[in-house]
Amino acid sequence: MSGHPWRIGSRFWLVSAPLILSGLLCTVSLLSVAQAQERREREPNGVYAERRAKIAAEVDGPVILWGYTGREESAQTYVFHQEDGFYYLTGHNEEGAGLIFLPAAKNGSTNDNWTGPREMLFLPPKDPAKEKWNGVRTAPSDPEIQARTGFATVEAFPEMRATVERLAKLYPTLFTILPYEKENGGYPHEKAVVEWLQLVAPQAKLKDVRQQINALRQIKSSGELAFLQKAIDLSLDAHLEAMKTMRPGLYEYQVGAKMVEVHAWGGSEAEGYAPIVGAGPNSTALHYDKLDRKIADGDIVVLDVGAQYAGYTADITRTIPANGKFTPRQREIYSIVLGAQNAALAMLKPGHNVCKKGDNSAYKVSYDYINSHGKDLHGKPLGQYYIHGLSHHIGLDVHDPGEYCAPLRPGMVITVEPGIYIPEENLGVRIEDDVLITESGYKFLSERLTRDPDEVEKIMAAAAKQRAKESKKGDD
Ligand SMILES: [Mn+2]
Repeated sequence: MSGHPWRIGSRFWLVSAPLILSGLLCTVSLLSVAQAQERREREPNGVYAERRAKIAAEVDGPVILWGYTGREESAQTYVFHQEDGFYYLTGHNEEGAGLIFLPAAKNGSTNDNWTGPREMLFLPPKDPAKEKWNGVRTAPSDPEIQARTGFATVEAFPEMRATVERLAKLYPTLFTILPYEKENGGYPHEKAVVEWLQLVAPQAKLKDVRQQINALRQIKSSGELAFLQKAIDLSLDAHLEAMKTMRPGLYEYQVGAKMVEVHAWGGSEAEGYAPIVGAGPNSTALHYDKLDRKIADGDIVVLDVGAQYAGYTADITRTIPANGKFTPRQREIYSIVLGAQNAALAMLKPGHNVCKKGDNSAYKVSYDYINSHGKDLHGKPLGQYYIHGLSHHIGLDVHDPGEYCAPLRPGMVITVEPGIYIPEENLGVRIEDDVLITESGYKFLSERLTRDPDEVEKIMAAAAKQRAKESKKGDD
């Protein structure tokens, strides 16, 4: 689970009006963002080149993509986050870039009349005045730009238009990411790119390359697995800290703040999604993100909080008792969710799926487990309170591309997250872990943090004891 904020865009309409605002320049918040945007780490250039080559082998026309422009959002708190497909193919995390690559040569011949480069990266020209505000950006005129970006040809973004015009004379079909639906899907970015292509190359037929990119993204490279593991490890550290910190009287946002601090301190550049800390009645709201309840004695608390590292996002949920001790009813429901998760885990291997129905479905196994254990207050089975799917892919997006009913394959990284939410009892429980599908089954990437209710209580009791000792020391 997790709500993924619609992340597009940029922070600074301010830079377009520096003169008007020069009087405000002394604020610390403006100056503190003067930094380049590239991520903590990235994969070697060859990995991105290999992905482009794979896509190029599947198309019969140029692939033309824009990264985010940096003007998609006006929020001052926004930190630039590249469009995922563009990042996946370039590793470039700065605004205003463009990418063109051409179909692969067939039978050793390119079989077309294009004599220009087969791959081009377009970047905004060097702009020293703007860099005083936003920090240094990668520019086409930078020394060793080819080695840095992995592109033999790096040109100024304004050149992209003339290149597309020339290509459109030679190729009847151009590939880009088409919006999901004509009117609203992919708004505003994908729509803007398509409108631009229609303007620049009105005669060209546009075809969608989303499926080809999404298919590749489902199988993770070793570099992606390393970044995901780092994001998961930081998230587990944060969840353990939350278990130790949790007590009645704290606000949900305080627990969330503690977890975010652990992520940031460990090198996470952002959260993968808005943190969910839902106590008592809020435990039954799947994407609860208000975090304003004072946690009460007896509350159950759902913590769905995941770090992002180098662009890759973990998705981890633990559910714990606010006062350190599950009530018998909370423990009963918790144990059913845990049993369902274990039953689902046992189903994970290549060829199986997380579809809503069918014999090979890990979802169905988890649903049947929940529906055949325990009852609600009216004696009814609990399946009706399992209101979401079992699993989704994670990666650059917390909800990475993937089909629920497609067979699992080695190299996929997915969540396993059954849950039961009974509003009538103010009782929601979700347990969410991240796993890598392997040749023979799965690797449990988030196993380090216990799911055992006895262990959770032990950790919380030890922390409470330590707190009492420290506060006594403080009193002396
Ligand atoms: Mn999830």
